[in-house]
Amino acid sequence: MKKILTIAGSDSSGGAGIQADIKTAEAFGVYSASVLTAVTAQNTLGVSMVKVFDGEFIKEQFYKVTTDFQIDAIKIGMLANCEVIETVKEFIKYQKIPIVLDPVSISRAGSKLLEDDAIESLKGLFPYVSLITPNRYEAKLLFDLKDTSLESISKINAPCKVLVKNIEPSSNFSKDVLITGEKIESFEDVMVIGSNTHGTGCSYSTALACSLAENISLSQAVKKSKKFIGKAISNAPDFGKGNGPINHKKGF
Ligand code: PXL
Repeated sequence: MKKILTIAGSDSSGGAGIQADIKTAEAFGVYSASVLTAVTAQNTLGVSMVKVFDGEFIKEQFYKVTTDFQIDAIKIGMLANCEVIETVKEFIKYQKIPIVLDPVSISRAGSKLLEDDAIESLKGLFPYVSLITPNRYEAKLLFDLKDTSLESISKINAPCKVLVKNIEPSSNFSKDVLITGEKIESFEDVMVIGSNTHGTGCSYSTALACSLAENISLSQAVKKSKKFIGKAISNAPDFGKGNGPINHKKGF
């Protein structure tokens, strides 16, 4: 059985963060270990409180997981602050497996999940990961783009591969663009209409990590993961007062 490690925060309402990662890995038939960076008090309307773990405790979690069994890929989500980012950097520097980083800064409900002064530190992780998965706003922020047009996004120059999600959202298609340094590839699916999108970013990046753990190509991994998310949104159970969670069990 392939095994991934997710490094992320907890969402008490169960739709995003580490809970979304574990549910996604289960749907993909992949085992998941989890290193927690933070715990959030939240529901589908937003985050009200965050407790971030210190570097020493996060380091100990890495130690216990990696001295027991081998992992095949890593997914990184909420990192909260510079101390967590630097701790994660020291760990991933020595890993020779696929690493997918979701550069989480703000939740879908608009809550802050990364300190403002940590953006530069977050960029310092890029040389050590295989792929980052920003949405168009995160891409604009991280790469100082003048706007979120395809033309600007195509000019991204990064030390890792970049998958920008949901560009040109006004069309009937959901379009993601993969920039590898060698080529630019577009992935389109029919736009799934629905407001139950809590945790889609977390789930998408974990789906990619699971696919890469299974040794499939990056293009195939994006196709498979994107389809999974679309189906999981259309089968969402539809509860909660805000954007509800997706249905990880019905993503295939
Ligand atoms: O989707 C980003 C995200 C990541 N991690 C945690 C979250 C969220 C969004 O709500 O709660 C813990």
